[in-house]
Amino acid sequence: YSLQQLQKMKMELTRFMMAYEFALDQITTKIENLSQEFHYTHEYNPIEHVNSRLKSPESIFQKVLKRNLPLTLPAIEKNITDIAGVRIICSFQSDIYALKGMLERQEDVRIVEVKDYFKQPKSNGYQSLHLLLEVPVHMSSTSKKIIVEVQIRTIAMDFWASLEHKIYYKYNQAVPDRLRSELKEAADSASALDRKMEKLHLEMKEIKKTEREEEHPLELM
Ligand code: 0O2
Repeated sequence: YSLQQLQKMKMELTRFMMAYEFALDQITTKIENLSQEFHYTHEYNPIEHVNSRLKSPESIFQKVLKRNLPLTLPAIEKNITDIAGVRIICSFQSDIYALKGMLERQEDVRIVEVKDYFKQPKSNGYQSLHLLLEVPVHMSSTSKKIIVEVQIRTIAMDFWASLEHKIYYKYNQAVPDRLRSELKEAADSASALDRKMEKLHLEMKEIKKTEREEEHPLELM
């Protein structure tokens, strides 16, 4: 390649990555706004925390090689759906679905794929809700639809997944059987804890509702 060609490629790649950065900003702002509104109406915060990251060009390149894809921007755009990624950690499973509903109702967001690992947990015990969202990004001379991957988990499942991820990479994906079954047990315990916490949370909501009805009976008529 000539220096000029390389400079042109660099500019194209920067512009390509910029669109993902803008899409990520849009989605994180939306999530922040929805969270604040939810906090106002429900008197508690459904979101514990939010992390977002842009995949580095090196990691994108590794995924392209691993999947034997052509090294072109259109092929990357079509096949690598986690260039822009957001992870949302909620306290309760019901909040995860409430958040999904709120995102679905956003006019400029389209949910293009849903992977519900709560309904169908992975064999290792992994549970999470994965959404691929499509948002329009307007740049000076073009408008593009960009995919953002959103993973929504509970605190307990996030705790489990971060350790499992480390173990998986430590053993280069060949986790010994004993560890694998202990991890599965830990995932089941995390899931049981989630169900217990959800039940307590519902009971708490009922108590608060009854208290309000007793304090202000006329308001509810
Ligand atoms: P990393 O290092 O977190 O980026 P794809 O994203 O299309 O390549 P797949 O499996 O079709 O892969 O997508 P899926 O199921 O939506 O999973 C994508 C991401 O979810 C993973 O990204 C992980 O972040 C997370 N994930 C999925 N399964 C597991 C699991 O069993 N354990 C843990 N800890 N995390 C999981 P990457 O690129 O694999 O990894």
